[in-house]
Amino acid sequence: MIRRTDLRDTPAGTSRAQYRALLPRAPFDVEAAVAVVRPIVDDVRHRGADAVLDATERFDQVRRDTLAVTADEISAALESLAPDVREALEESISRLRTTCEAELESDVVTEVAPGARVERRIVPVGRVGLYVPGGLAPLVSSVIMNTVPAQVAGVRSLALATPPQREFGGAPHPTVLAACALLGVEEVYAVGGAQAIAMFAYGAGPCEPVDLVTGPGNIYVVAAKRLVQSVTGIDSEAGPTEIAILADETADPAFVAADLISQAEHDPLAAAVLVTPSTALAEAVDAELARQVPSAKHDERIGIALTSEQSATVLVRDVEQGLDVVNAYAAEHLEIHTADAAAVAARVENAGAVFVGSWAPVSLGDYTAGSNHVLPTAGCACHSSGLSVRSFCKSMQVVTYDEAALREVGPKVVVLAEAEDLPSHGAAVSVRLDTPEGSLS
Ligand code: HSO
Ligand code: ZN
Repeated sequence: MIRRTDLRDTPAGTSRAQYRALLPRAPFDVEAAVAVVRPIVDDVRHRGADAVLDATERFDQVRRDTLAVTADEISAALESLAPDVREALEESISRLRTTCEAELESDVVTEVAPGARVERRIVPVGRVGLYVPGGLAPLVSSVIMNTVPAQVAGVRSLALATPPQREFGGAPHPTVLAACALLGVEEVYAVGGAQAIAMFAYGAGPCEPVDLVTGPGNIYVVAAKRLVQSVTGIDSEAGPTEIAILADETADPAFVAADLISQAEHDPLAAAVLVTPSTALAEAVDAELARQVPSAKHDERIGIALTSEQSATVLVRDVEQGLDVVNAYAAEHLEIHTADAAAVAARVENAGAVFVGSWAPVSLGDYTAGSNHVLPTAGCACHSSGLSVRSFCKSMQVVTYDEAALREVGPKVVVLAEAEDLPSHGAAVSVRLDTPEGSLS
């Protein structure tokens, strides 16, 4: 069912760009979606809450009176949460919090010369808007993945938006609300899609504008994030989920197939790519897919994802070439199922997250590994990182020079200012150098 791409005869020295061209991706035309969402975003910008409520009625078939979810709704959702789900959510929160706390960067003070200090100060973003999609599944885990790093980073003001659901009387999914309660998120809006992103960017009703919008979403959410970038920061433009697996003959085909299926479950546009030098493994995985897919609950969208052009089994000469291929592809998720998987993983340069060996499936990372599941897709792992405490912090340099330090280096500043024909820049230094020593103190 999954197509084969044979790269074994590709010459050594094939470039990353050439490999990329041989590994098709799902069509994801954000520009076309921008044209669709522009009127919605503009309407929210001009009419505020009324426009958000109108868009909600149009796209979610829910007419609400208010944007915000009440504190009672949030606490009621927690009360009705099944105990095993609560326990599992608490485990995810606790593991992610542990890694976020460890990854928090600290201030760095550098004394570049006596009395001359440059400090890198880490400052959390003031207010963020976290988007949690409804879509094909209520992604309760995304509440955790967005909120925990923001909280650990020290973000003071945090709002969350998630689509209202008809089947829950126009409230968001109760498990999503329960996760908000567990995390202490109190400002929650029953708003989805492009209108949610616009609400965050421009403010609407009780929602004040945010400095940064994060979180995954469908193509309209991505398009809206692209549109509002002049007024707010965004994390990244996350596209459909991707999994690549680099595996050799030591891999367990049932594990490999299950993991390909797991991410194909998200979306007919999801990509599942197996890269292997072993034709025996490729065949065994095909057999496993044929066995496992029909019994999957969401077999239809899984089948579409696995048989569409964005998914493939890629045959390579050896693991070495396999590494070239996966580094070129830059998957959102990359699993390594080879002999000495740790050594192979150490040579991965481009992936949103790497899962090493047979016992670290992507599903573990989706929920409870302690890693984040909001990751760069569509090859963006070549230049971008997944969500982390870093995403919610800015670094700010603080420059402190005393008089002696400026007197020492000042003439060099004047020289450079002259060289750039910006003498007034130099004058701002000379005016100080010309002052009698110690006259200000
Ligand atoms: N694999 C998705 C995240 C997710 N999976 C949420 C299950 N729930 C993108 O990394
Ligand atoms: Zn997933």
